Amino acid sequence: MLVVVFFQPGIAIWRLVVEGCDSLSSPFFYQMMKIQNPAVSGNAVGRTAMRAVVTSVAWALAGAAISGICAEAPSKYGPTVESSARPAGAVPAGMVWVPGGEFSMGTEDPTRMTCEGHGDDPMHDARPIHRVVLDGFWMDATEVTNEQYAKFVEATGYVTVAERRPKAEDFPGVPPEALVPGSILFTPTEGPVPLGNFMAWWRYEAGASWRHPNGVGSDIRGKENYPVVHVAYEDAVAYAKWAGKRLPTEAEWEFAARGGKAGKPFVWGDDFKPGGKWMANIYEGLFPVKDLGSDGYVGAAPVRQYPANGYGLYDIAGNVWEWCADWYRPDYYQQLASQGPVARNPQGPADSFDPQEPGVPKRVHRGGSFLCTDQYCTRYMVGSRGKGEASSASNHVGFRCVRSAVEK
Ligand SMILES: [Ca+2]
Ligand SMILES: [Cu+2]
Repeated sequence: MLVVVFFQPGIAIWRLVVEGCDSLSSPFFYQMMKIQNPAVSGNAVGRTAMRAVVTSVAWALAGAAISGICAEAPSKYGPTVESSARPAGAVPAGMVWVPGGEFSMGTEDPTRMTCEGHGDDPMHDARPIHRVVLDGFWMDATEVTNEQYAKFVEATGYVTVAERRPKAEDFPGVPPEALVPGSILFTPTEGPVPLGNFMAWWRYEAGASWRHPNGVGSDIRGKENYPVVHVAYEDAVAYAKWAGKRLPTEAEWEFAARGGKAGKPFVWGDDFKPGGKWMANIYEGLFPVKDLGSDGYVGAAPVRQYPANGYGLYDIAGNVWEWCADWYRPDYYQQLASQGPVARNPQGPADSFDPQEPGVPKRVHRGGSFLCTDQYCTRYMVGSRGKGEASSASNHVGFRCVRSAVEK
């Protein structure tokens, strides 16, 4: 929620907007716990996790008026120029080659990008569109699955963040009985709710973890082929290291997701549903009340249920969010653009800053999830960005890994 307040003389109507998908952070966890457990002191975390964002209704009206015209603005995207270099040796199991090359990264305002418009978030953090050049790399064709993650845990005895008891020193003032292992779970509301308060549909669930995606009483039997969820950033990094891989940089992720196409709103092209066909697992129906599952799945889907993109990557849009290596800053693209015409293998900013939650360091999430919908958050769109506090996990965030062609 970038706090942007537009003052418009004479207009006194305000509305609540959450910018994009809910950014779930650790203080948020405890805010949740505070709400669920009134014994938790109001200042337990020393900062509020929930900030209402107000933007003037005039802003939305202006956006609607412009998107209504459906005029094609001159594109700021240049062509994607793929490198022809290919690595020697065998293809690593389950991975595809993503050629390096030069491309335009970022997104135009999606509310104006197509005739329909997509959502009401102009996604300021994904501009300016800027040129990036990358070395080629291998990337997992699918999100890391429960079966794959289980092999890692069996081999190493690794315990994920959600399975560990939160430490009292990290959360001063939180009563010991509230410091229970768990994770954040999406829960449909009983009826329509204002979309300004995402606490209405997220809750902290004691015992929820990758082994118990919907809390104690649920498990992953029969879900071997589903993406692993409830993994924090360090849980993803630990897996990647064990597998001899790493997390993608945000630039690598976007180059890969675009699949060789330049400047398209979706990883598969221009049309949201080409030929009436669903191309990704997102949310249909009335958010957050009832997911109709018109795309075939309510909640996460097993991997490989939708067509792969141009590089053979499945579910690179929708299904679950994917951790990237980069710190998140909304002004990072401006930083890069000010440093020169082409950024070479950008590794993300040196630190993180999110004006919505200053002091909460966040890593980048990309790709959107099964909860993305044009009623609320259209981050299944390829150039859009997400973010999350590094120790926070939830049931719609997972990851996939990459491997450099030549280890440096
Ligand atoms: Ca779905
Ligand atoms: Cu979303």
